[in-house]
Amino acid sequence: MAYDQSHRYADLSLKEDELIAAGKHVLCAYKVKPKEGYGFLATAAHIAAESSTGTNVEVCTTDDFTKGVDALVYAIDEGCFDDGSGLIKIAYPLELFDRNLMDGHMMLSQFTSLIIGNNQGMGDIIGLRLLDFYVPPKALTLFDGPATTISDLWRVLGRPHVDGGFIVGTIVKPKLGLRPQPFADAAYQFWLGGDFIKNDEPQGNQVFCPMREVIPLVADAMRRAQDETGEAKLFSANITADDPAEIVARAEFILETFGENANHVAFLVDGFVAGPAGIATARRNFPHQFLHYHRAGHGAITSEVNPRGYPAYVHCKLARLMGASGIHTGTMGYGKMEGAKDDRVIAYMIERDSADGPYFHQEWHGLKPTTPIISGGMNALRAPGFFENLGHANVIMTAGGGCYGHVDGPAEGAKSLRQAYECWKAGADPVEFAKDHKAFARAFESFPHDADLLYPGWREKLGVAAA
Ligand code: CAP
Ligand code: MG
Repeated sequence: MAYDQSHRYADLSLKEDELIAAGKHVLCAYKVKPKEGYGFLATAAHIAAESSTGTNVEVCTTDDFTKGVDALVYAIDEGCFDDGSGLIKIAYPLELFDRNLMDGHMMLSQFTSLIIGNNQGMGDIIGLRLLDFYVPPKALTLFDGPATTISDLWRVLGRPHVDGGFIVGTIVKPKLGLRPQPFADAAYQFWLGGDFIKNDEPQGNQVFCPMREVIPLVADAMRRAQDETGEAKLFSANITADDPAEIVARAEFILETFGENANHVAFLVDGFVAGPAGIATARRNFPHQFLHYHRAGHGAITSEVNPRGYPAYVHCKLARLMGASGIHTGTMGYGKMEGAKDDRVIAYMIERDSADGPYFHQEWHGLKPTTPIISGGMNALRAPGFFENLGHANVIMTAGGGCYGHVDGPAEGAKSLRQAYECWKAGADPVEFAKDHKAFARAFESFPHDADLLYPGWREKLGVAAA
């Protein structure tokens, strides 16, 4: 039996609305399942202790000041989840959070190591998952937040900077295995129909496709596609690396190479693997570029089957604090990755100034928004339902297979996505709309499995013979 610290690390008389009004705490809601034989309140108090001023025993060096910055469990609801887990809420005094030496700003590294750090490995828990957190206004003034937003991309595209609409994107596929010229050709082909290309997350500086060779070719492809179409094009270049100096070196090389189109370049950093240090390196060194937060690997932590960690919602909310201009939010059940319709809340939390999370309402007080990037198994047939569920289309959608898998090639794949957007905007029936929108119609033939599932009877209506 563990030492019960609830006399010190729990105060169930504290009221959440008063804590929020005072603005001196970060609030966290966790789903908790103690191991057999461990009391719920005692485990909750142990979590607060391990995440603030304590450990599993009392230490003789604790003084009165220390006790003033204890994290406190202020609400518990034992056994409220179907699997027997309960909910706890903990208030963390702002003093617990680290400040930069350089500028007094707060940092995400220590913020995370406190609220989702050692507590994740405690021996008295089976499950401990951070479901939501609330950040008081004072702390919002201390996180970097995004430097650029989707408005900056809309401006480059020559669209209104408010409500500028759907950005049609792709990922150069295949994921790996293209040499520089075929890679640049694939980019050029897509840009003839679409707006935005990102590197796939494992594409960087492979020996068969060195950056110093491929990036000049991609920059040239962008120039040619812009000349050909008369439209601006965007490229999100992967600069993820272990060493901040390498991140900066890649970014500088890319900007220099794109030259007059440098403001058409976004930087992609896998913030899950490179962490806050990777994101901050890009955010602080290149504040004029759109910062594209990829999150490959996040499923290891965020998957809904995981009793520990945190859901994608928390990951995305953290990314806004960190300064991501856009982050992958998942496809809300419309693509190939885990997700559900309700994941709308993820998008709303990062793009709005005021939003309801599952446990806390968050006012962002003007902190710039982070754009939802919709990706993973998307194509033109899946897009209308996605927009309908989200309620708007002010997002970047990247469809790799959905464009390079289109029977008429990536430019038509891109057009099919744009037509899917127009179809949804017009409130039209997709099969009817396909009758006079060829790229969209050919998406039915490109992805017949999806077509059968989503639009049964499409073959007869579009006059397409069975395969
Ligand atoms: C999508 C993708 C993206 C995932 C990431 C891939 O390709 O390039 O990395 O979308 O997932 O490698 O799978 P397709 P998420 O368009 O061909 O599926 O957006 O959920 O983080
Ligand atoms: Mg990818």
